[in-house]
This record gives sequence, structure tokens and C-alpha cells, in this order.
Amino acid sequence: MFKMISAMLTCVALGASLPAVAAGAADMKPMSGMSQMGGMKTDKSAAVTATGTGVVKAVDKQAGSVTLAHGPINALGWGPMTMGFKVANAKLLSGVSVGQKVNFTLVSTGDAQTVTAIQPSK
Ligand SMILES: [Cu+2]
Repeated sequence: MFKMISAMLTCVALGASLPAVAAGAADMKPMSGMSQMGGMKTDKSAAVTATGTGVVKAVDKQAGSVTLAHGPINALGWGPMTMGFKVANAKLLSGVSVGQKVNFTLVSTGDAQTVTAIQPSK
């Protein structure tokens, strides 16, 4: 149980920490901050494509987002959790409805994940 909770917290932190970290770095000593940012940027530019399965919990076509209760995503070191994703194109959501089991593909760049494909699983 604790493992699951900490995985969820990690997930939330991944989504929420980027602007805070960027703002914090800007406030701190500019010189050491800059070299740090350079190193971080290299890591963050590496996009990872991962696939997963899950159940659709919410769809917002207007915002272009989908909330998925997804299973483990080993490529990202994620445990199962429920979270919201941006989709690359709102049209991806046209064949998807709440309660549906889906297979999905997402691209993770640094702290940002975007669903690039999603379809009902068979
Ligand atoms: Cu997640």
C-alpha cells in the first residue's frame, strides 16, 4: 500500500515540479544555476516513447486531455496509478470513452508526457 502511495506522489511530483524547479533556479545564484540548467537540459531533451494499458477515467476533448488509470509503465519506471495526460491531438480522443480499456503510447520528454496514440484494447 505504501509503495502505491509513494508511486502516486512521485507521479504528481513529476508533473508539478518542473515549473517550480525552473522558477527556483532563476531565483538562485545565476552562475552555478546556469551550468546546472545546462546539464539538466541535456537529460530532459531525451524523449522516451513508452506504451501502456489502462482504463479511461475522464476525457476532456476541449482541453485535449485524458485521465487514465494505467498499469505499470516499465520504460518510465512507473507503477500503476491514475493520472491525467495531454494528448498530441484532440482527435485521438474521438474513439475513446470513459470506462473503456485502452492501449496507449506516450512520449515522455523530461517531466512532460504526451499521449500520441490511444485505442480501445481488445
Ligand atoms: Cu502515471
